[in-house]
Amino acid sequence: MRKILTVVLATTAALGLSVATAGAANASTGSSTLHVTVSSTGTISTAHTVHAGLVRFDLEGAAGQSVQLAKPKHGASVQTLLADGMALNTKGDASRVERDFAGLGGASVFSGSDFWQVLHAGTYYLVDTAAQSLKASDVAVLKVTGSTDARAVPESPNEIRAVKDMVWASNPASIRHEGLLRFDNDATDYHFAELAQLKPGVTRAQVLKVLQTNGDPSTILAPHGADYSTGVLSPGTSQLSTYDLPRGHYALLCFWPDEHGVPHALMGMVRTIELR
Ligand SMILES: [Cu+2]
Repeated sequence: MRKILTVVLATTAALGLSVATAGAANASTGSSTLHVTVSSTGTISTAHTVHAGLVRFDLEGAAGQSVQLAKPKHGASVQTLLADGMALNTKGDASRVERDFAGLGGASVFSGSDFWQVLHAGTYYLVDTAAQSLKASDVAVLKVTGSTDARAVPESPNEIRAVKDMVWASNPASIRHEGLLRFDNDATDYHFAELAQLKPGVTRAQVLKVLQTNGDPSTILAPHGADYSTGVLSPGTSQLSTYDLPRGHYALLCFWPDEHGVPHALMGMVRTIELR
């Protein structure tokens, strides 16, 4: 769990992006695909423009990296993103990121990793939140042009949802272990979703105790346990992403910090979920 927290904070810090290759419109689905390549040091490469609408981000590159899509709220620059991300990573201060950027999701990088988001005309940044340190040229700047149809992020039977301030909806009790995961942030705060494989039978209370007492994570996590994380979503937004995890017993957690720098999971934003 310490590793998870480190990754989370690193991810938060990594709100910077960089770019690579070409985007191609897919006429059959009405969505566009953006091929996004992430280097082991956090440089993101992708096409520089894409048409408004539902966009599939096809993530490739170094496993263990994590891509975040962010939209500046008032013309905030890449340098602002890096500075805000630094405040998040080093001090657990998310207030600057939340002031300057909308979080539009993202995903861990692995073979077959994709995520989908509906984009309106404007400027967006893609940043690797798992990188140790980033410079402006690591961040990809994406221009979205044209008008957007009403298409929303597609539905999936594998749906997890944040509600209220920072609570996971209790249903469904299980989701499939692979496929398409829809994450809805119907809560009032920024959140991301992390799935961490637990030892069989570990309860929510046990997970919470380890988190709150800085206990030994090996007492609750499955040996070599699998792990998957979405990007951060602003309130009222959703994302869809591919995932592929072993069947088993998992914790669903959010480590985004509250206004005091305390990760939401430590404040109770954790539940168990079965991957069947
Ligand atoms: Cu949260």
